[in-house]
Amino acid sequence: MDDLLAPLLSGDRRALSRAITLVESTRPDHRARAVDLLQAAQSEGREAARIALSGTPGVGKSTFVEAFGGMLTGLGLKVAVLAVDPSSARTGGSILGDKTRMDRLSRDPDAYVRPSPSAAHLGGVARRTREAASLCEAAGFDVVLIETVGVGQSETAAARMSDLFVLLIAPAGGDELQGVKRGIMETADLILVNKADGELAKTATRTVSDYASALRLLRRRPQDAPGFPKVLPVSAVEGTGLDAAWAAMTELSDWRRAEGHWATARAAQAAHWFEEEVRAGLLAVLREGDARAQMAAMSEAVAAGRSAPGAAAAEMLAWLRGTAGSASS
Ligand SMILES: Nc1nc2c(ncn2[C@@H]2O[C@H](COP(=O)(O)OP(=O)(O)O)[C@@H](O)[C@H]2O)c(=O)[nH]1
Ligand SMILES: [Mg+2]
Repeated sequence: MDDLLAPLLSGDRRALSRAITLVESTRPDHRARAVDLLQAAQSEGREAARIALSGTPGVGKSTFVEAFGGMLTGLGLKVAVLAVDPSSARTGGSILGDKTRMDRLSRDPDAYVRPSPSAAHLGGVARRTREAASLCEAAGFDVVLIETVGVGQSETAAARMSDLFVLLIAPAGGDELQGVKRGIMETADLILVNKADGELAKTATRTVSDYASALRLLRRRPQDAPGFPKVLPVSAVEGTGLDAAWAAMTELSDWRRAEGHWATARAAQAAHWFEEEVRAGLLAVLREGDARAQMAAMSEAVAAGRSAPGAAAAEMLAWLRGTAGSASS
């Protein structure tokens, strides 16, 4: 048995950090160890509420996580924070920003804050973040907050690794409502209009009702409790509306658990990530050893006009099947 397992299960943060680093590593021996650790961790059957928070840069996600996370630990809950942020991995900029903004939460004994994986691990950010979340569950956290930038794929991925999807938006006039992509609206379980304070308070109220009307036009999904998706105003800076936001999340979670949607969604997600992992593994095969050389040779033949792309691809796939066949026999 892995010597990280016992301290991980007892909630030791150093062990949790080391386990997450292991999961993020691309080294084959690390991967093998990570896979075993994840399997052992999962068999404990511990579950947290995994809440994804999305929104455009600057909307206040990190500030919200700091305030909201603090409120949750105040309620006696253990809170872990993870980030899926390909852009911050690239620039390095917002990692520092997040760190300073989550200063208080980072020092909270009931919280664990893990910044975005480094650029070296960019390829599998989503897959590894999901695994990091399950390590947090095994470590006994009650809530895992996953902060993600509102850009295309990271959002879809975050929705697929969470139980609740929360979208943060800023107060804005009706025109800008059109700017929010329909897909994101359709994914959200809860929309929080942040910065509902000071001069923006009135605009925030109007934004809440604009979005509430827009949401009513969407088709109700099976996983929507009556009255959901909801729109609520919050101020991460002033700490207002956080309790109402948590009440809404709890109401929806309880309903989904009672109606069976919680377990159904988790099962579908597990199947999805299994398939993703296999797909990524197959792509990796193309970059290794003989396959890599074969790809390069055939690619050259295509570039030189000796083979047509389709014919070369068919030949390459046949070659791969042949290798797979001889390896398994
Ligand atoms: N007025 C106001 N400003 C906020 C609020 N939440 C965040 N901000 C500010 O918005 C900026 C971006 O916040 P940040 O949390 O880094 O946004 P993120 O990029 O979504 O993580 C910072 O200057 C925050 O101080 C809020 O509730 N009210
Ligand atoms: Mg941030």
